Amino acid sequence: MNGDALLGDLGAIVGTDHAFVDDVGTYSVDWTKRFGAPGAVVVRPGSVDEVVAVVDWCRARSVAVVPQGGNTGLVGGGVPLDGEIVLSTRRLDAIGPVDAVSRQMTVGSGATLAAVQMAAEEAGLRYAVDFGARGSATIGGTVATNAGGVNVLRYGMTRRQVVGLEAVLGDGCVFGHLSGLEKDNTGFDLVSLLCGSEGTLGIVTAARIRLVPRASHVSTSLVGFATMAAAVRAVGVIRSGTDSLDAAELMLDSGARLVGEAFGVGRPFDAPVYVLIEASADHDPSEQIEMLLSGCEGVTDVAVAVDARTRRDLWRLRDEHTAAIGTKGVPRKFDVTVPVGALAEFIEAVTGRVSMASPASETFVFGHVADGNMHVNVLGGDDDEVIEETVLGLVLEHGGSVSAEHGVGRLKKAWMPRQRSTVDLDLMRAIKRACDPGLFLNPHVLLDTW
Ligand code: FAD
Ligand code: LAC
Ligand code: ZN
Repeated sequence: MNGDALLGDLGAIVGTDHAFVDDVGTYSVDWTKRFGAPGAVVVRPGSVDEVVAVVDWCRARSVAVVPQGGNTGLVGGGVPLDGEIVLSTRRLDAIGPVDAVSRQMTVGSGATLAAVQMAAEEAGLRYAVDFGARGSATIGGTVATNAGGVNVLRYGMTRRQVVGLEAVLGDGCVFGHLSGLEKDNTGFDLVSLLCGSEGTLGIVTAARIRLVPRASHVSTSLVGFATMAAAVRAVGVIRSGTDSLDAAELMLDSGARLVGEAFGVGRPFDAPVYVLIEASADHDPSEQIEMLLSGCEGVTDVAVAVDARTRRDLWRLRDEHTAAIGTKGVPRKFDVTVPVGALAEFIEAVTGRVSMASPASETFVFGHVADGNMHVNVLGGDDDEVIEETVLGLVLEHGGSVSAEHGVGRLKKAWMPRQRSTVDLDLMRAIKRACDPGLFLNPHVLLDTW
């Protein structure tokens, strides 16, 4: 089918302003600039009926589709890899209202995480998913990737915040579960199944999300440690000593310096290892955190912030890591998890092994220490396969997972047979075929062969 006819048909469904060719790559190249290429056809439906019409049109012509939200994904899963059209949810951005009694809210899949957080705050509540890409990442994208972020240790991943979903499946049917029932044990939990399905089973159009109470006091501390082992141990002590802990984010001297060089973000002191600790409660939790830290070995410095501006400055040091690494080149990204007990050893080993395998490379590690989830970024060096085998092989040796929170996308799919059993993979294939018999919803992610 020629391009003009295709745009004409899709434009007739969604409006001519919302069916176009993306010549510059905003929609067709991924955030890391590793995947995709400019020139894809983009379609932006404005309602669930328009999503159904686009899906039906694609099914009838066997045209594959990639659902896309904010295009902040880091595994190459939201951009075309082989001629798919991009279905952008950006216009499906309705929010609320908040139901204060059930502490729930229905939001369009194209609403950004930041807009949803703000709506929850205005109602005196909080949406418990948060991470650095909040300004662009969408609710649909966070559902599709089962995103994690900085508050997982207290509230769990996105799946735990999702009460219900509406989605258009690959066969064009609308899956609708937005009633907000907290309890519904009538068979398989299909909402949960869609969480983390990376756009392969359905296009999420709306979500019913759970909100949590907003604490009156928040305290953020940057803590310096002499060693990695001391940092990991201290997080364990704080976690078991208080219910107020929201976040524990680990950074290394190399990453903190890079954020300083790239964006002029200062740090109150220097240390080999930093942990950014945030706690919130209905009283100021600073004293309790300080008391718990005083019993920990290897603490070199502590800077505490309770006012919003200073807290934001401390968070910038953490939030800008991904962007700062991006200023130095296109990194190889490894979002991995290992058991917390093996974390300190893993972090030390991974840096050493990568530099042995590829001496010209540079490794930056940071992440969500309480979850055992580290982001290993390798810049430079020349042998992609050797570096990948070194990092992910070490993860498997430690009993970990090659994808903690970003998903599999295009980037990790070769590792699925090493990570999941054939029973698991066959079940995934069967479920895919049940929801998307034509195999045209994001067919090039997750598995090599469906
Ligand atoms: P996209 O990138 O557009 O898409 C991601 C995947 O979801 C693709 O497979 C796509 O096909 C699918 N998808 C998108 N929308 C839909 C939909 N409506 N229906 C069905 N499928 C859909 N991730 C974390 O988990 N934790 C972090 O701490 C974190 N920090 C980040 C920090 C930075 C600076 C950046 C750039 C990224 C970070 N990410 C993090 C990764 C990314 O932001 C998340 O994966 C996020 O959930 C992606 O949302 P998105 O709307 O941008 O999705
Ligand atoms: C973060 C992303 C990379 O935690 O997951 O910053
Ligand atoms: Zn992360």
